[in-house]
Amino acid sequence: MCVCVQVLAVDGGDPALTGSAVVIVSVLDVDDNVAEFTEDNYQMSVPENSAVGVVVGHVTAVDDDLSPYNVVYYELLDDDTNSFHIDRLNGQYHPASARGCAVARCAKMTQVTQNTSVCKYVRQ
Ligand SMILES: [Ca+2]
Ligand SMILES: [Ca+2]
Repeated sequence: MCVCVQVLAVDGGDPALTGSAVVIVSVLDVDDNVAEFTEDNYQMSVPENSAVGVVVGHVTAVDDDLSPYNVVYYELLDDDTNSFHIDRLNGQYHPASARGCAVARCAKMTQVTQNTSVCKYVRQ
Protein backbone atom coordinates (compact mmCIF):
# COMPACT_ATOMS: atom_id res chain seq x y z
CA MET A 1 0.00 0.00 0.00
CA CYS A 2 1.21 3.50 -0.83
CA VAL A 3 0.07 6.87 0.50
CA CYS A 4 0.83 9.93 -1.64
CA VAL A 5 0.34 13.52 -0.38
CA GLN A 6 1.47 16.96 -1.53
CA VAL A 7 3.13 19.17 1.10
CA LEU A 8 3.23 22.96 0.85
CA ALA A 9 5.84 25.22 2.52
CA VAL A 10 4.96 28.92 3.01
CA ASP A 11 7.46 31.62 3.99
CA GLY A 12 6.75 34.73 6.06
CA GLY A 13 7.10 37.22 3.20
CA ASP A 14 4.41 39.56 1.93
CA PRO A 15 3.24 38.25 -0.37
CA ALA A 16 4.16 34.77 0.89
CA LEU A 17 6.24 32.58 -1.39
CA THR A 18 5.57 28.88 -1.48
CA GLY A 19 7.22 25.67 -2.46
CA SER A 20 5.74 22.19 -2.70
CA ALA A 21 6.83 18.60 -2.68
CA VAL A 22 5.20 15.21 -3.02
CA VAL A 23 5.62 12.78 -0.15
CA ILE A 24 5.14 9.10 -0.93
CA VAL A 25 4.93 6.72 2.01
CA SER A 26 5.07 2.99 1.31
CA VAL A 27 3.44 0.80 3.95
CA LEU A 28 5.47 -2.40 4.15
CA ASP A 29 3.87 -5.69 5.07
CA VAL A 30 4.90 -7.45 8.28
CA ASP A 31 4.14 -10.99 9.38
CA ASP A 32 1.18 -10.13 11.61
CA ASN A 33 -1.35 -12.71 10.40
CA VAL A 34 -1.33 -16.40 11.27
CA ALA A 35 -2.21 -19.16 8.87
CA GLU A 36 -5.80 -20.25 9.41
CA PHE A 37 -7.58 -23.33 8.14
CA THR A 38 -10.67 -22.70 6.04
CA GLU A 39 -12.56 -25.29 8.14
CA ASP A 40 -12.44 -26.07 11.85
CA ASN A 41 -12.74 -29.79 11.19
CA TYR A 42 -12.14 -31.95 8.16
CA GLN A 43 -13.85 -35.30 7.84
CA MET A 44 -12.35 -37.71 5.33
CA SER A 45 -12.73 -41.39 4.65
CA VAL A 46 -11.06 -43.90 2.41
CA PRO A 47 -12.14 -47.45 1.48
CA GLU A 48 -9.88 -50.05 3.05
CA ASN A 49 -7.38 -51.59 0.66
CA SER A 50 -7.26 -48.43 -1.44
CA ALA A 51 -4.11 -47.91 -3.46
CA VAL A 52 -1.14 -46.33 -1.72
CA GLY A 53 -1.00 -42.68 -2.63
CA VAL A 54 -4.68 -42.26 -3.52
CA VAL A 55 -5.82 -38.79 -2.48
CA VAL A 56 -8.24 -39.04 0.44
CA GLY A 57 -8.86 -35.31 0.56
CA HIS A 58 -7.06 -32.10 1.24
CA VAL A 59 -6.93 -29.34 3.82
CA THR A 60 -6.53 -25.65 3.05
CA ALA A 61 -5.17 -22.83 5.16
CA VAL A 62 -4.74 -19.19 4.19
CA ASP A 63 -2.61 -16.37 5.53
CA ASP A 64 -3.66 -12.77 4.82
CA ASP A 65 -0.10 -11.42 4.73
CA LEU A 66 1.80 -10.83 1.50
CA SER A 67 4.63 -13.01 0.24
CA PRO A 68 6.81 -14.32 1.80
CA TYR A 69 4.81 -14.10 5.04
CA ASN A 70 1.77 -15.90 3.56
CA VAL A 71 3.49 -19.15 2.63
CA VAL A 72 1.74 -22.09 4.31
CA TYR A 73 3.18 -25.57 4.89
CA TYR A 74 1.29 -28.60 6.16
CA GLU A 75 2.51 -31.22 8.61
CA LEU A 76 0.87 -34.06 10.51
CA LEU A 77 1.17 -33.97 14.28
CA ASP A 78 1.53 -37.09 16.39
CA ASP A 79 1.83 -39.27 13.32
CA ASP A 80 3.49 -42.20 15.07
CA THR A 81 2.07 -44.79 12.66
CA ASN A 82 3.41 -43.26 9.45
CA SER A 83 0.32 -44.74 7.80
CA PHE A 84 -0.74 -41.49 6.19
CA HIS A 85 1.03 -38.64 4.53
CA ILE A 86 0.10 -35.01 3.95
CA ASP A 87 1.66 -33.08 1.09
CA ARG A 88 3.69 -30.30 2.68
CA LEU A 89 2.81 -27.81 -0.06
CA ASN A 90 -0.76 -28.52 -1.19
CA GLY A 91 -2.33 -30.21 1.85
CA GLN A 92 -3.37 -33.37 0.01
CA TYR A 93 -3.81 -36.29 2.37
CA HIS A 94 -3.27 -39.88 1.34
CA PRO A 95 -2.24 -43.32 2.60
CA ALA A 96 1.51 -43.68 2.79
CA SER A 97 1.57 -47.46 3.16
CA ALA A 98 -0.55 -50.56 2.71
CA ARG A 99 -1.19 -50.45 6.46
CA GLY A 100 -2.70 -47.00 6.05
CA CYS A 101 -5.06 -48.34 3.42
CA ALA A 102 -6.15 -51.21 5.64
CA VAL A 103 -6.97 -49.10 8.67
CA ALA A 104 -9.87 -47.05 7.37
CA ARG A 105 -10.60 -45.42 10.71
CA CYS A 106 -7.22 -43.74 10.61
CA ALA A 107 -8.49 -41.60 7.76
CA LYS A 108 -10.87 -39.77 10.08
CA MET A 109 -9.27 -36.50 11.14
CA THR A 110 -11.00 -34.09 13.46
CA GLN A 111 -8.65 -31.64 15.12
CA VAL A 112 -6.64 -28.79 13.70
CA THR A 113 -4.02 -26.67 15.35
CA GLN A 114 -1.96 -23.90 13.89
CA ASN A 115 0.84 -21.51 14.64
CA THR A 116 2.38 -18.61 12.81
CA SER A 117 2.82 -19.41 9.15
CA VAL A 118 2.94 -23.18 9.71
CA CYS A 119 -0.36 -25.05 9.86
CA LYS A 120 -0.25 -28.44 11.45
CA TYR A 121 -2.93 -31.04 11.13
CA VAL A 122 -3.72 -33.44 13.96
CA ARG A 123 -5.04 -36.89 13.14
CA GLN A 124 -7.15 -38.62 15.82
CA1 LIG B 1 1.72 -14.69 8.15
CA1 LIG C 1 0.67 -8.24 7.29
